[in-house]
Parts: sequence; structure tokens; C-alpha cells
Amino acid sequence: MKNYLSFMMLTTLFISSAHAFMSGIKPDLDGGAALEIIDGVIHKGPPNSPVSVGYGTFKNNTGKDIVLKHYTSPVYDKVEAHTMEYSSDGTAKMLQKESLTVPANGEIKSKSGGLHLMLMGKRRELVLDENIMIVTYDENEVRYMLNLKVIDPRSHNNHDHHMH
Ligand SMILES: [Cu+2]
Repeated sequence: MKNYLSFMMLTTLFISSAHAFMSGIKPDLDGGAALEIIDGVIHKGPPNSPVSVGYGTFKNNTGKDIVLKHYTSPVYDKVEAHTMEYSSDGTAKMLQKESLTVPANGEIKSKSGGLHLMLMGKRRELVLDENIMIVTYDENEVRYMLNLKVIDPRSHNNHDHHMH
């Protein structure tokens, strides 16, 4: 009887830890609705282009700054936050932003010609109007799920076509 009991306890222990492993959820690492993206969009580029660009307004719903450090997406090999740097001779180049601070109860807008999400290594073709998930991680590895909708920028009054 004693052996049977300890076997049961072991089994229970194993099942609960296996469950935690499979679900992969540590509640304290799930940022939930603390950070969201408003009007998050991905511009559907040419079919053969391996790169896409995403925009939206990062909104921090908490009373503490959220410092974003990295990004992943199931649809892209690599996701980075970029800013644009303009020089006096009129050229522009993109710079990777190693950390992006969304102020407490505040917002950061990303838009054409400025801050954007660079989505690289497209793994499949995008479908108009579908939602693509971007997971972003802050400095404490807390993750936030952001949904960006695939749009055709040509049908959305977009005035500057020369730059993303
Ligand atoms: Cu870029």
C-alpha cells in the first residue's frame, strides 16, 4: 500500500510538471494586455519579397515603463525594430533599435519614414486581412502578443511611397 501511494505521488508529480512544460506558461512571464499594438498593420509587399514592414502604435497599459528587447514571429525568421536616420545630404538609413521603451501609461507611434518593425525571412506568402502575430519580449523576458493585420498599402491613402 505504501509503495502504491508513493507511485501515485510520483506519477502526479510527473504529470503536473510535464503539463507545465507542454503548456509553456509561466504566468509571470505572460504580459497579457499590459502592452498592445493599436492599428497594427503589415504592408503586403511584392509576392517575392522576403522582407515586410510593420507599423502601429505601441500602447503601455501599466504604470511602469516597458522596455522591449526582442521580437519573434511564426511567419518570419527575424524581426527587428528599426528607426530611420536622415543625413543632411538627403539620404536615409535604417538603424536597429536595440531597446524600445514604451513609457508608463503612454504610447509610441511607429509610422512610415520613422520607427517600424522590420520583418525578415518571410516563410510563406501573406494573405490580405489576415492577422500575423508578433511576440515581443521585454528586458525581464515577459512576453506580449501583438496582432498586426496584413493590408495593401496602395489601397490605404499612403502618401510617401519612397520610404518605409
Ligand atoms: Cu527597416
